[in-house]
Amino acid sequence: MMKFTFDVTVSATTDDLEVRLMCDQDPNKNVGIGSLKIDALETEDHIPPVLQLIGPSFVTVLLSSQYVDAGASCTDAVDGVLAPNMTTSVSTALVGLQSVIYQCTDLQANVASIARDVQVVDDSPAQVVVRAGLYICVLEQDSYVEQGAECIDNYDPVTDANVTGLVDTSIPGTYSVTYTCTDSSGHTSQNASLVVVISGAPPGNLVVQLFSLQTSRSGMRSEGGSCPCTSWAHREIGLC
Ligand SMILES: [Ca+2]
Repeated sequence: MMKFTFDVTVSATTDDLEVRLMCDQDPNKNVGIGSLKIDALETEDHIPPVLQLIGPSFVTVLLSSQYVDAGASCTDAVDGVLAPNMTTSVSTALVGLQSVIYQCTDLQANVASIARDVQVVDDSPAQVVVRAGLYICVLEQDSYVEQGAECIDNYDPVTDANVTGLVDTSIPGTYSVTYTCTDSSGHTSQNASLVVVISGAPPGNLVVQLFSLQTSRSGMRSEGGSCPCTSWAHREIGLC
């Protein structure tokens, strides 16, 4: 009788198996066959894998920027290193708090989950666009019609600006009107216009020092310095 020794390795995941032993040293005789039934006992595993975030559990990302999550790692005591699945993603087109959720499942269907909070923030205030321009002339005793300003934001829809400042057309002089925009993220921006109320007295008695700015904006004469308000102001309001 011949003796053979051999090793059989059974992994934790191997189903029951049968090892068949064949001996055919003598070709003139029937092949001897023996079998060895091996029952692979399942390893009891009710413990989920250890799932950990790579990087912090809270991050801040700018609106409309590219976000790439740092990932997660997963290790199971029985199954070893496993690949976690990212079940949600972040849209940087939306301001607010979002979550990236990872799950990891071992071979016994034990599940681990972990989440990273991602705050998408808008750091840009709205642009304040004054409808009537930054320099306006009104004749004394005429009515001043406030045309307001638009808040043009990178995220919020266009809205009207909040207007502060009074113009008294009964008193010639220069008035400041302030336009304020506050976007949904709380960023405030302002712009202001100067409203010149022109005296009804004969022209030439009121000089506007901002003439060079006005002409630059309106594309009229570009010489600097000052000039009587009534000459350019009348053009501005359509009287000449
Ligand atoms: Ca904004």
